[in-house]
Amino acid sequence: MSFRTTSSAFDYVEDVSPGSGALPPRAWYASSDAKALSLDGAWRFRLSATADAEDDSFAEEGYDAAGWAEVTVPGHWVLQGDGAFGLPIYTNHLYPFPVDPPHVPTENPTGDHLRVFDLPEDWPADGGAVIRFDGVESCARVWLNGTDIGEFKGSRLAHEFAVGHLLKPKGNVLAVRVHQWSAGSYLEDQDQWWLPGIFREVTLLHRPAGGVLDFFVHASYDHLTGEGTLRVDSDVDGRVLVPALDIDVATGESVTALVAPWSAESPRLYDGELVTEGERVPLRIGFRTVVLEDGLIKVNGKAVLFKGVNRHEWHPEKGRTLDLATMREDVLLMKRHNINAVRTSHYPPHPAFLDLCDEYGLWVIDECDLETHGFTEQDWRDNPVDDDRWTPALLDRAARMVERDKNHPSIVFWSLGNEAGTGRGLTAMAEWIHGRDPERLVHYEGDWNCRDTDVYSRMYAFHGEVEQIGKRLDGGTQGRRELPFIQCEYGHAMGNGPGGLADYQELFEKYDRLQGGFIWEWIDHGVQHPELGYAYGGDFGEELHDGNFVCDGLIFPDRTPSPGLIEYKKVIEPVRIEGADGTVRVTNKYDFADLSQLAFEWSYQVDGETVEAGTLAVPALAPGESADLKLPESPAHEGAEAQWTVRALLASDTAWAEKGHVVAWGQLPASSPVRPSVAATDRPVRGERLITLGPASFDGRTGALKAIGGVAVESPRLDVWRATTDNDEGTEWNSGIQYSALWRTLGLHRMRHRLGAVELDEDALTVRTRVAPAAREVGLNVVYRWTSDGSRLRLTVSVGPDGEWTQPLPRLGIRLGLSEADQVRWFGGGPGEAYPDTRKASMVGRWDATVDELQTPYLRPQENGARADVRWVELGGLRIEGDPEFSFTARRWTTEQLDAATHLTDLRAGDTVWVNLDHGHHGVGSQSCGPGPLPQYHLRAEPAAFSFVFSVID
Ligand code: IPT
Repeated sequence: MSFRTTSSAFDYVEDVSPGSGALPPRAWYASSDAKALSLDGAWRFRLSATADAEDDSFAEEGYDAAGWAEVTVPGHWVLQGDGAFGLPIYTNHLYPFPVDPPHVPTENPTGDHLRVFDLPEDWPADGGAVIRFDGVESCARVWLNGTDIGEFKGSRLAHEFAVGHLLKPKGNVLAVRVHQWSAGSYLEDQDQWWLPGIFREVTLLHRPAGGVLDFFVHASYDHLTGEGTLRVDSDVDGRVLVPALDIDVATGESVTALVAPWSAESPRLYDGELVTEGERVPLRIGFRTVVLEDGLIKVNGKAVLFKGVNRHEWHPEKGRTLDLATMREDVLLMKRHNINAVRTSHYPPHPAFLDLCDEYGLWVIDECDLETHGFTEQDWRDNPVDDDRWTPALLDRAARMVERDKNHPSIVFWSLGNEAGTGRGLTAMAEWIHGRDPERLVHYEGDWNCRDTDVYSRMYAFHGEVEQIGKRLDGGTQGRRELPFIQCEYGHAMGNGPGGLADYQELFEKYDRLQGGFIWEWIDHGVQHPELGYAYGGDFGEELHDGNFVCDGLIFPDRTPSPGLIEYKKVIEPVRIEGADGTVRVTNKYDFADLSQLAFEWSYQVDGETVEAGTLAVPALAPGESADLKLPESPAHEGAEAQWTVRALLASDTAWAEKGHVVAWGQLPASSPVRPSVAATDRPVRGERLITLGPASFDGRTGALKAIGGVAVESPRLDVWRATTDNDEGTEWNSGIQYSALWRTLGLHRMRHRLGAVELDEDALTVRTRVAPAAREVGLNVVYRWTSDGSRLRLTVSVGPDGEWTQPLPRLGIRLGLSEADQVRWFGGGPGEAYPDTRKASMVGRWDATVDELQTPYLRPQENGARADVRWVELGGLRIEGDPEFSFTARRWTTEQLDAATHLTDLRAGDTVWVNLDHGHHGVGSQSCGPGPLPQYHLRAEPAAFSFVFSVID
């Protein structure tokens, strides 16, 4: 048994200071000629339950660690060892330990890491060396060859130690003790998994005599003259070379040249080099100027509109250890989905990610590794950002971010952190950053008075308030009133949704002051799990957790886009294509680029099938300009529905997508949908046990449909329930809307059907019912009226609310079961799912998919996969036409099973395919953290009538 002693050997763990022994922070770069040795790979590993369980003898040379386990560095130990090294913990803002700053629990998983290495043969004998740690969570003490070289906190920041004097050619022993919890944990309360370990690279860097130390590239752009001005300040004097611009200038001196500027749309980088006596360092220079002017964020003289996303680093097996290919995949996916900005929530990312942002073009808000959100539970008492004792740690974090990342042209904002309340420490950070880098702006959302910031930033503000802000009617401090506005988080992408993005975008485009926003968030943080598929909070037995709130991304953990990303791509497309009557209006919505990099195509569809296509000459419109273009003479479309589809494609290959990649599209109707008509010529006939009408047979007693021709149908009946989405679950603390609870209290998930009458007339079979939940007096009077022309069968459903309905309905339609269905074809919206407030990306056309392909694999199963605006669908031997258009889902499980499942692995295919044909759906909204569906997307309990026509496909 070990006891916490009063000895000071472990005091650093709970010390609020950032640490000791590390070198001052500096720019992160890869030298052209100085040697580097990666220390990544297998390390010896020993896990202890407390910080002080073991002494430091393991750091001594000659220590025998043969009996230890191994872990891979970089990596999190809780994601290795199949549970033998502890498990991940997910909490949103609650600290998973008592709030007792700066103290942390005695149970403090501590991983001793050991690595023995030789210097390569060609390692220079002269000069110095540093060991660089790019990321260790949350606190580490380091020894080299038995010498204690220091300790540090600041998990997602780089730390370097001078070690040249300690190195020997062979048998160097690098020992690193990592504590999961430390005083630093109080500053790292981000909404993510707690994952201890050396999770980014460890590198030994040779430092040649006369080598580059730190340098700061200042590269501005004058949009009036087209000139760029370059000055590289360097700790060590040298020369700056930029061959393409004929630049060869001393460090510290300015030089001006005509340049192409850098922007997220045209990320022009100039290759250069910084040459000192002992080293050459490559530079990638982007000329651009960021200012706050006329109350707007302007880059190179133009106001920009952020179409952004919040990105946490995530990999389903590796946690926050990302390789270059994965980072590139993120950037490519963003670019291909019209995203132009990233907020690195809520810490500086791996530096290579920022290189990619420079290269491919993304505006970046680089955020400091700081969040103290859990103090909200105690009204922010003892918040470290308002306690001078912590200020050195805050300033250290600010400096480590700015110094490491300052040479990236993509970064336009430094962010102080996230959800840390307000306090003097934040002001100190902002002052330091403004002083160190006056050429960028400062962001922080938590201070609505905008004392320290250059932008008024909010998260999840509802549409109405955003509009007030856009109109400058929101008041606030004098300082704030002069500032532009962004939503650093909005459109909470948890599960099905987010709804209402298009409505936000309309506001952003309407009011200058609104400079866009950043969707929360990029990726679902599901953890690959042998039994559960992807695990989320609670799946590792955490005593305190926030469930699947960690799965709220635009892409699934395996990085396949979710429908939310497809919708966002459409909503933020940089070209608007709209129109009517054979004239298409094309508008350039880029901030900088003209349309010369795009090619335009038109096609003409009759009943969803393309019958003609061609190219469209669109002038190289400047940003903001529109052109009205006449489409060719439309071909005949007798009795059929016709439409134009116009697409904007990349005219040639780019770094991020190939020629032909669709950037934007629009559809223009050329006629209205054609409604099915069935003459009611047949008469229902009562047989012994069955009633027959046209091709259909019904139960003689209940009037329930049994079969259409040879196709057995489990009786269609009214359905109002959907497996509640994460947004239907809602939150108490944000929007206050929790439809799931309201609907379940009312009993909409357990409606009963009372049969009133079965009536046979001349031309129709009519079944009258009342559909209502137990214990309530409200109900829906539902009349099913069946008619037929002998071969086709028409059902008209009339719904009349009875009693006082105060809640919207989840859905309104019918459901039926088919015994055999697999291939599905339809004419309507597709190819993906769409709900009333998430249907911009739904394109009218002919689509097909298997039943399995229709499912959207939200990690926590919920309503999904509805195809909207459907004219007809064919599946299971039936053709079903709608009057009016409808939406459908088809699944191998019931809504009840979907509703009950907690993971995708709970869903088991049954024998029946359950089909919902919906007249309406309640909007999806974003109330898992934000506004509910806007009123225009509510599905009210109101009188409604809708029809379907069934026929057997031969
Ligand atoms: C907001 C956080 O900033 C973000 O990290 C994440 O937790 C998000 O919510 C929800 O997923 S904070 C919230 C109180 C609005």
